[in-house]
Parts: sequence; structure tokens; C-alpha cells
Amino acid sequence: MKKPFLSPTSVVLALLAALGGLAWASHAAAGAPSLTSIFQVEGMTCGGCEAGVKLAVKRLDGVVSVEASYEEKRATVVYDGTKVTPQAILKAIEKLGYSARLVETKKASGTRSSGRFAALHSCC
Ligand SMILES: [Cu+2]
Repeated sequence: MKKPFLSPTSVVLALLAALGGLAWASHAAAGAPSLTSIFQVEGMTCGGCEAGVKLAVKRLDGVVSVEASYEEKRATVVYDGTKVTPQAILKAIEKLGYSARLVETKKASGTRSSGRFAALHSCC
């Protein structure tokens, strides 16, 4: 009779899921203002590249979620602006060998917080 066992893969996946849940929960509890930054990323050629970018950025303290698309040459990062900067995110992407630049940063509400439109929305 075979003993039931956990494969290393399923243990890793469970750990990742738990860590992801914890990160999300602590962020939600703190009620920190989250920002969304969109980056243009040159050099990603497949889903593996997307996964690499997501992993590297998600590892940064304060990053809530990461979306990456090699077809759109784009990465969208939601993060706590008091813990991590767009510059740190750029560095993490560039460390992987891709060239990246910040396209825009928005508050979670959708209000622009950078660029010349910021002044137009200073009331709300
Ligand atoms: Cu690739």
C-alpha cells in the first residue's frame, strides 16, 4: 500500500498561495493608499518573460499585484506608494534584462497623480 505524500511542487504552490493571501490581507487591513503604475517593457517575448517580470516585481515589499503582457509590452503594477517607488519597480524589471519606462501612475480611484493633469484634479 502506498503512503500518501505531498509532492514538492504542491508544497511550493500552497506556500505561495498562503504568502499571497497574507500579503493581500495585511494590505487591505492597513488601508494604505495604493497606486497603479503602467510600465512599457521592451524585450519580453513569451509567457515565460511575463512570469519572470511578475515574480521579480511581486517580490518587492509593498507590491500588491502585477500584470504583465509581452504582446502589449506592458506591465501594470498595483502597489503601496509609501513602501515602494516606480523607480524601484523599474530597477527590478531592468535587472532581468528588459528595458522599461514608466508610462503613468494613477491612484487606485483612477485619478491621475502625475503629469500635467494632476493640477486639474486637485479638488477631488
Ligand atoms: Cu520569454
